Amino acid sequence: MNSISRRKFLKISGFTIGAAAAVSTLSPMIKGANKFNKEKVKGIQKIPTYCDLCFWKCGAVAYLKDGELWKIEGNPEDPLSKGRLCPRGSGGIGAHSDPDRLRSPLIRTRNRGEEIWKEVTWDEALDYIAEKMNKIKTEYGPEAVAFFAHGIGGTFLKHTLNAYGTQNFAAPSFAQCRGPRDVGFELTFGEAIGSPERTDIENSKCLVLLGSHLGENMHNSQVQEFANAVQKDAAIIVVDPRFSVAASKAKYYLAIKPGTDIALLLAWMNVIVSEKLYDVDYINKFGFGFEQFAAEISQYTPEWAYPETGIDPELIRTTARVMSQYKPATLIHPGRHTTWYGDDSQRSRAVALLNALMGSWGRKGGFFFPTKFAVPGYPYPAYPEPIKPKVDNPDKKYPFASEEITTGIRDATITGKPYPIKSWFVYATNLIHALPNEDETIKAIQNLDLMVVVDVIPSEIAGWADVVLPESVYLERYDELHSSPFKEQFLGIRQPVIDAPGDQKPNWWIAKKLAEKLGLGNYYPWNNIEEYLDFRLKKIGLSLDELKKKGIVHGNKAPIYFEDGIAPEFGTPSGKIEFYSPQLAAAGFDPVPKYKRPDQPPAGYFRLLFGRAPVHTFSRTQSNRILMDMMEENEVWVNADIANRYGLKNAQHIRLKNQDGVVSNKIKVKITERIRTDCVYMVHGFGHNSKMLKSAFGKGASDAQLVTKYVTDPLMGGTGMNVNFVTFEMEA
Ligand SMILES: Nc1nc2c(c(=O)[nH]1)N[C@H]1C(S)=C(S)[C@@H](COP(=O)(O)OP(=O)(O)OC[C@H]3O[C@@H](n4cnc5c(=O)[nH]c(N)nc54)[C@H](O)[C@@H]3O)O[C@H]1N2
Ligand SMILES: Nc1nc2c(c(=O)[nH]1)N[C@H]1C(S)=C(S)[C@@H](COP(=O)(O)OP(=O)(O)OC[C@H]3O[C@@H](n4cnc5c(=O)[nH]c(N)nc54)[C@H](O)[C@@H]3O)O[C@H]1N2
Ligand code: SF4
Ligand SMILES: [Mo]
Repeated sequence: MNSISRRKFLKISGFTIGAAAAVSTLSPMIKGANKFNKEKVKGIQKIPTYCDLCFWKCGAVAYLKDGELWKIEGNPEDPLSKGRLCPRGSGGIGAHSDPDRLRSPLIRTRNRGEEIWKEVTWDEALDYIAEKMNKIKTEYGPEAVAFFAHGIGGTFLKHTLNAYGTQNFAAPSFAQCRGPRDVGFELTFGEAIGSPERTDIENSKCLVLLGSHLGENMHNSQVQEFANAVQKDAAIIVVDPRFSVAASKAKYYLAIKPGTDIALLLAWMNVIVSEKLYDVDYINKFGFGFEQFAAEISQYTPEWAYPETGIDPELIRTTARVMSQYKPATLIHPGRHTTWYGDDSQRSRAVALLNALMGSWGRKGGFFFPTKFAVPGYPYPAYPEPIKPKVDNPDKKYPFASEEITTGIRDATITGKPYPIKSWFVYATNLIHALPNEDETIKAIQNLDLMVVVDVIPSEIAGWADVVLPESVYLERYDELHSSPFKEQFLGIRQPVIDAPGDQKPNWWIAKKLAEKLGLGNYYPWNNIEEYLDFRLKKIGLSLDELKKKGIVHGNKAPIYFEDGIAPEFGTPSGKIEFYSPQLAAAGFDPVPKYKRPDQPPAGYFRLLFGRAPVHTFSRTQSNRILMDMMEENEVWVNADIANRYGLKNAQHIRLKNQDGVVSNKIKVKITERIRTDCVYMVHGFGHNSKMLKSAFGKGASDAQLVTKYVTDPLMGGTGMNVNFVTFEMEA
């Protein structure tokens, strides 16, 4: 990366939030990386596709110059990217040329986790897997195979496993990410937030961010809309123990004591109700149980909240009034990564209730009603009916879980209850970094008869596999059609831009071949994915050729707000917005959220907080040379007073030790006034210890390794992970 484009990137990702620009000058390393490309067409070729550096799936256009991968930009036709990619998306070409990539299928030759392998052919690898899977089916039933997957690429493997007879599928996006939020909103409005978020940030006149660190969290459309809202002088209120990039754009910054957001939310609602600042008409029409709710929250004054949150009562009052002033275009952002303290679905419910008071659900500047481009599915044979119920949530232990719980499958694998799980099939999720408590994950893996990982790089979870299957990266393959529920209808295609550099294969090919080896070839009546995609597109009067050329097609216009004609219907049992929740009461939970003080760090310890860096995605991009060039390791943010007390120096390398004695890799200290004294902060995803991941090995530290403790949300099984405390080990 030359210095000009580097400066441009940093400017974007640091303090000039919005303008995620399309810059990607080639680093010298990438030149010539495409020596495997069969046809080298002279000149410039533009090939539309969609990005896979994260799950936002921005429409993009990849450029080839003389047959070599040159750069990737946003597709202006795409409503998610509006023609601009975030820094990660622009660096996506580095995924193709990553020298650490997996190149051929591997079978383990020594103990699990030792990372000693032999290279095998695809036939050998898939025969091995099919034989083991058939044996497991005979001995334990097909439900003994569990599938962990994250993202659209898992679609075809899921189809194969459904055909095989299991439905034990889970993704970390529920119990480790947005699950509590979606459950909190479902309980209140009868509908989830979903992804991409249905937040009309662009039109908000007042935007409240609790934690959501937009600008570091780089979900493209949200960041662009946030930049526009800032430009339009929206009143931004940021609540975060750390002065985030978003906080630097805020009119009001509330440096909350970690874990006390419910207290703040209750106090805000107390002010709004006692001063009658809510949307009276809206609540009269759509509210249920408002009186009981109002009576319950009358005790939670700003003065009550002050010692809990550390936020001045007058600031609580002022910000409550500011919110009310702009209603209904006041958006209290629901967040995304909401698995913090184990009371997260109740916190999310409090966020939903505050939005209800503002009348922002279904309104411009609040929460819109997403619309989606519909394409009929492929007419496959019916799947076999599983005999056993899903394994992750026996007896509905977590009564409000609306998706499967990863850690529930892990528990079943450890205990053998409600029935044994004997195989994990893992697609595009690095469970070692994504799930809390690595020891439990490894303990579960040790109980398996078969562990398969499909990945593009030698991730930590791949290191624990019996068989590793190397996938081609997104620039080298087709995937399922893409149409997100959003403000407008659109349909996008991912198509190969360039050949894979080794013996990597796309997920659809792996899924189809495995099905054939399992004797389930009838579930794949098509010969290749082009045929599959074309079949579906023809059903709606399109063709694969046409979509390949355009990249994106647009659907019908549809209303997205109540004021445009959306019917105000709520999918709750009462058909209204439930201020008081009879379903929660019936299940033995608080019908109106209550606050419980979180455990505090012992003396000499600090709460470990973590989040995103603009140029990396979780634990998946650290070996991408373009992104690595912009950020090679993470740092631990330490408040200046604390650093002083411990004699820490800026940029000094230390280790962190948690409450259970787990010691991290070395990590650089960043001394700053931008964080409270009771917590420290680091970017998630670093500290790789997979030996095969040579370039990223040992750079920075892993928050996941330090997350040995977690608190499970009793409503839905989410794992609150902001409950670990660390101290400093100076002997680096
Ligand atoms: N660049 C980049 N962008 C991403 C991703 C990525 O990997 N890279 N991942 C995407 C995904 S899947 C997700 S889920 C989102 C996650 O992004 P968000 O949903 O924005 O995640 P949070 O957990 O809210 O973000 C952490 C922030 O919460 C603050 N925080 C910690 N504890 C508390 C607390 O008790 N109270 C309050 N009010 N704040 C607290 C932290 O200081 C930090 O600023 O990002 C998405 N965007
Ligand atoms: N401690 C801690 N835990 C967390 C979080 C945190 O901040 N801290 N964040 C939570 C959140 S919000 C989320 S959403 C989850 C995210 O959890 P994951 O989605 O599991 O995220 P990653 O760790 O990046 O793992 C993605 C894996 O997919 C692989 N991969 C990338 N591209 C491809 C591809 O094209 N094909 C295949 N087959 N594989 C591919 C990557 O190499 C990597 O191994 O983690 C959650 N867990
Ligand atoms: S937000 Fe960034 S990384 Fe995610 S899909 Fe869009 S451009 Fe790619
Ligand atoms: Mo997430």
